[in-house]
Amino acid sequence: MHVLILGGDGYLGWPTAMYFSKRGYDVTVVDNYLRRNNCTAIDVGMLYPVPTLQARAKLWYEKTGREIKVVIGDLTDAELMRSLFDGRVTYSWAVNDEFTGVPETVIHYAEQPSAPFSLIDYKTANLTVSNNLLVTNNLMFALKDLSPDTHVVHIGTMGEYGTPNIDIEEGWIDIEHKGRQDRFLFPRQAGSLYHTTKVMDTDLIWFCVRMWGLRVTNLMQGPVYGLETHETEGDERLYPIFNYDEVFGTIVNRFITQAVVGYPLTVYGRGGQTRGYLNINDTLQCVGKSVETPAKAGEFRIFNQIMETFTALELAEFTQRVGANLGYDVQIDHLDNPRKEAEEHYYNPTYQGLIDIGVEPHYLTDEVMAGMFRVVERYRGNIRKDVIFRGVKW
Ligand code: USQ
Repeated sequence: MHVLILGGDGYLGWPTAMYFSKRGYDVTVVDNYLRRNNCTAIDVGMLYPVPTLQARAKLWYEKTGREIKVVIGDLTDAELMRSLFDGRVTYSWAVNDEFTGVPETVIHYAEQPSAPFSLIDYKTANLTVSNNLLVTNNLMFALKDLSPDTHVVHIGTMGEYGTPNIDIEEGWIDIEHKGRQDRFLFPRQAGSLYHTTKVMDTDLIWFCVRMWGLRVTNLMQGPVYGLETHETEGDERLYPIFNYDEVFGTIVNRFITQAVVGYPLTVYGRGGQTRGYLNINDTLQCVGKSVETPAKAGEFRIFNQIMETFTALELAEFTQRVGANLGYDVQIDHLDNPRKEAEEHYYNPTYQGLIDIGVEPHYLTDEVMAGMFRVVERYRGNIRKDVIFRGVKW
């Protein structure tokens, strides 16, 4: 089976490429280095340097004998998107330049993923809106015109739902109104512009599925933590892009880095913000199971992709405890919350669908977090305190 990964250079894209390659799939990755370039543009630094996508694919080939074809290009360009389905594509790196053929599966990560980045100013807002919606729209039209049977796995976000005062269902809700019943997308009320682009993605995709009978799985993912995946086998040149800064870093990765460098943990406000979290290896498992059991033609299948929930303060206390066991004196700070979000709220999402298709959850244990500490410690000298908090406000 041929798997096409859009956004193959990012935190999740590259690990996903190795995951499928190792399992015998033909893999093609596409990226325009948007994430890296945005990191450079706002000067946020990463924990360690990451080789180019071409260099990583070459390294992977030398280590495993498996080819991951690389395309460097901008997927907001509809012709580039269409070339991936009609064979006009030019590879930036490949062992064999011949077109692999139409992909049976497309995994769509090619979006600007940072909430703070989307709200720095009107320019980053425009970049987020135009990139995220154009890539999705280009994909939908390429499928309609060239490959309607291809299964898409799109990465959505739990943040689409916001923090409603009712239980969160998996994507859909049955509503009874004036004696009649129907099924609708669960109400969405995102808390950032980035998250709002994902709500718009959902509407766009659902329209295309309804009109053209496409098959799509939407994975509503919570914040991911972790650095090493099973496929890296300890080779740091294959590690994913890892951000710990305020704009691109996510909370668990940030807290561990802060603890290692002696920066008081940056809990925003009271810290009662509850989210669903998962290990990067579970992201791969969830995407893997979704690919093995594709959505049917005309089905927009939605799963909530989280394994457990924590408040921000619980994560800080978790980091403090694990840090203490490793000899760190970890302080917890409560900063004025730069975001507009509820700091105490009801949160009860359902997350059963992925388990039903065979995903086995892994949890954030002291041991898992200590393992992350040990990797981050190796790069302590690279950590820049000046990028940990700058205060991008909503
Ligand atoms: N938070 C802190 N201190 C920090 C960083 C974050 O208290 O130093 C809090 C935030 O206020 C928020 C929560 O932790 O309430 C999560 O923030 P985050 O920065 O880890 O994650 P978020 O901005 O929500 O976005 C991340 C990914 C995004 C993905 C989303 C899933 O960047 O791509 O869609 O997680 S979710 O949060 O479920 O929407």
